Amino acid sequence: INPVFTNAKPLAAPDARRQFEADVVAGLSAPRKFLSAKYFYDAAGSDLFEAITRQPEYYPTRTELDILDAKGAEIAALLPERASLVEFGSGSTVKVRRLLVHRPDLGAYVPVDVSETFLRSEAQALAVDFPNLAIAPVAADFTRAFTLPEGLSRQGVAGFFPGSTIGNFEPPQATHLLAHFGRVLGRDAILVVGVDLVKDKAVLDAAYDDAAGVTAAFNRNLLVRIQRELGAILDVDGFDHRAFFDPAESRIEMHLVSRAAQTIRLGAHVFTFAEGETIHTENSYKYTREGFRTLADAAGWTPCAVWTDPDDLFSVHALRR
Ligand code: AVJ
Repeated sequence: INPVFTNAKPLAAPDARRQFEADVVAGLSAPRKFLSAKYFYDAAGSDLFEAITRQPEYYPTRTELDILDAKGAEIAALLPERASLVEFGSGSTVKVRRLLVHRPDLGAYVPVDVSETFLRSEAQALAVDFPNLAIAPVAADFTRAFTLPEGLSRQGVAGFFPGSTIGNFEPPQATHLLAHFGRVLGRDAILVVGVDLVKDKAVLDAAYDDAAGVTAAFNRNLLVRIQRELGAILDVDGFDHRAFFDPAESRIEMHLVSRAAQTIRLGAHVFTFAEGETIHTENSYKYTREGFRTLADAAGWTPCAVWTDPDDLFSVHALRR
């Protein structure tokens, strides 16, 4: 193992707190209140997301894993010989393992994540199971400019972006992000992307409002963070979880709905809520196969293959530059 931390881009803790506060103030001051979905993932939020992935209604994670189990060999075969494989927002390594097992020849695995502690522990665990694989973690926000570690095999570079994280971005931003990945990976790269598919509204609605209330707790965790980290005065239980698929926008919207007229106080700011007023906390866009191909094409990628599960719930696309 060769864990070289290069060009670490994540903000230092005081800057991250200031940025969080500025974003909360901006979002709650808007005529239609909103918060960025990226703030879901503190330690508690990441645990809650893990718990969501185990709910019977939340099909994306297990379905994508099923596709990678069934088609991993085929997908991995598209990666150039001795390529370096860059995973954007790597988190845990459960998915990439499904590709790595088929390609012992790969030049390096480059997980990119903002959480340096998580990166380190995951890289170490992976090194135990793949002792011959060079692992070069990069602590960075994958949406911003960063450079690949020096000395990487430039023979071929491939990207991996599973989990339908692409769905959190508005389509124009998603296009920019895919174009940005293209610039990071360079010419002739391959990109493997997991994309959730449009489907029956009832299935989608249930996936984002599980009966056990885990997604509701995940959504409310944003308020818990604002209370704890920013010292805001607010009533976490004064907000209900609401999630629904909007077929016109082809997206799940998640909101926190104010159960009554109330305020959130943050420093000198007082944000007032009418009964029923919401904070829009997340979009999760769903694509058709064709819809995603069109988006990828607009970002300068050529779609070359797509795999789905037998029920057409989820898709894994391979793109070439
Ligand atoms: C991690 C963005 C893929 O959109 O399905 C799960 C996040 N939000 N339940 C998704 C999420 C509510 C998830 N992504």
